[in-house]
Amino acid sequence: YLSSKTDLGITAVAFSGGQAKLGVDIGPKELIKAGLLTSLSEDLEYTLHWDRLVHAYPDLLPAHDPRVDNMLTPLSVSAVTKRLSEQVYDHAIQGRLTLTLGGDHSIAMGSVFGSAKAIHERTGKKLGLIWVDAHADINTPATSGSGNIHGMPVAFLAGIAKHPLFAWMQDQVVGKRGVIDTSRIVYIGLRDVDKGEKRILREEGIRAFSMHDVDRHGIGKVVDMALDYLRDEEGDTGPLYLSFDVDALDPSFAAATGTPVRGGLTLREGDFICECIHETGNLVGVDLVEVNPVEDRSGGAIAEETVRNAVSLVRCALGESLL
Ligand code: Z70
Ligand code: MN
Ligand code: MN
Ligand code: MN
Repeated sequence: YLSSKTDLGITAVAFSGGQAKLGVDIGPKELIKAGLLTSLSEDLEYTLHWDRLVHAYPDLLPAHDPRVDNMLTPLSVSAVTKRLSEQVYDHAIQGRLTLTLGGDHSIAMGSVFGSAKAIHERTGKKLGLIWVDAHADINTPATSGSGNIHGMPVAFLAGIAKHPLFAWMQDQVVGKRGVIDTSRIVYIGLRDVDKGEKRILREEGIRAFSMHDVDRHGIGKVVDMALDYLRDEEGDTGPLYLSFDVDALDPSFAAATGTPVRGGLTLREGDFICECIHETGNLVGVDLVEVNPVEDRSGGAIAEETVRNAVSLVRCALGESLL
């Protein structure tokens, strides 16, 4: 096995510096309060390895963090993702399956790098990255209209964007050019992709299944195609990392997020993706990001629904639906 079926290394990250809205930092606390970790240990019988902290990394956040090369709060993002990468690495190098709770999606630079490095050292294999999101998060600092780094993590992980602030990961190339080879990345759920990002996806030949593809083929076929794309000649997907942005779900299931986009996945479609990835037996790490309980003008019901659905996604990725 590529990672343990029973030992789960958890890192909870209260970080919002990859985007401008407050509240996404309290996502992990709400997921845990809703019983996510209890259910993983009691229902799914994982042995949890968790320091019982929701990390805000106050010692890492500079008082002054001005825009650099169009990136907003880059020193905070760099420092937090670097530290997170070490935490995830420490779990993964011991063979644990890892779960990282965000926080905004910039944190995937840390979680995916930490996992990729450990898996490569332990098994010699390269991660396949399944990015489930309304957005492609593949802007470079030059193509980004917002400057928000949560719109850039895939570009940095793939080595499409380079910056000295992320040299800590980019100097340790695992793939051909970056941490993850572009041929080992697959998207599901896209529907709000910037012009510059579309050009990058095209030029790099990155496999992406948009909501259009989900409508055309149905989720079953799309997941089959996505996993088949990652398979080698023997039919092996290799180690899989699932980075799930809750905004991939339709706002009717997950409105409490910074950038809800209409026309998304149903909860069942999201759960199904997670179940199929679990079924491969090759899952080594999961992110669940962008739950923002403050993005709720209803007095709490919407945030509660988003949190509950996010809990469902993680439970499905970790084997809830196995009979
Ligand atoms: C846009 C950008 C984004 C999430 C918004 C949006 C990126 N492409 N990601 N909300 N979760 O700013 O780069
Ligand atoms: Mn995202
Ligand atoms: Mn998104
Ligand atoms: Mn957007």
